Amino acid sequence: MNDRIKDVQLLTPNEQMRPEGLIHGVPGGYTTPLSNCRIMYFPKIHDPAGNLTFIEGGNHIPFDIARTYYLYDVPGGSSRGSHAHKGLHQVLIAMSGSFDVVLDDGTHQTRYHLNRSYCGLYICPMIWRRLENFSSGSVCMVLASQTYDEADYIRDYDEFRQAALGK
Ligand code: T46
Repeated sequence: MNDRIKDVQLLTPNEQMRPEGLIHGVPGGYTTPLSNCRIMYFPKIHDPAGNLTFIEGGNHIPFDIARTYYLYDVPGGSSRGSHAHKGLHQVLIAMSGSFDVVLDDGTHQTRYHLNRSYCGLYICPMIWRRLENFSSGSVCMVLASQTYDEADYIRDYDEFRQAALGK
């Protein structure tokens, strides 16, 4: 288990991107496990010759980065994911193009549309995710807290829901 997990801080809280199907910020301050998942903004250096974004380990990401991987050449109509992770923390970034990420904590669902390379979607453990609606040429880069381990996956939704709801 990564011992450097800490609270995720939005770099620009006033610019927080609101997800579709919003369930955060329910009147009265009620939150769900999905509240831990959120859009993060990374530094963006504007330049007439092209913008630059940087991500520093130990600074912009709430965990030590153990692995990076990326999804590309995704055929139209395909979906990825459809599983949860027991202990893995990740940040997903649309490096090019766009796609949707549907997050599910076993009770509630939230859909995010990622289309900015200076934004990342932080996903905590025990969240079911499905990626869909990939645009042509889109690239999804992922920063992950652990190296690949199939034993960390829950690929059966009923098993996930039982574990998530403590049943
Ligand atoms: C998530 C989305 C965005 C490896 O060998 N190493 C790796 O680091 C990864 C991620 C995968 N693999 C192998 C394991 C499978 O045989 O590649 C195959 C497909 O992997 P997976 O089912 O994880 O692929 P996705 O795109 O459905 O899901 C992945 C992540 O697992 C998931 O957490 O958020 O990308």
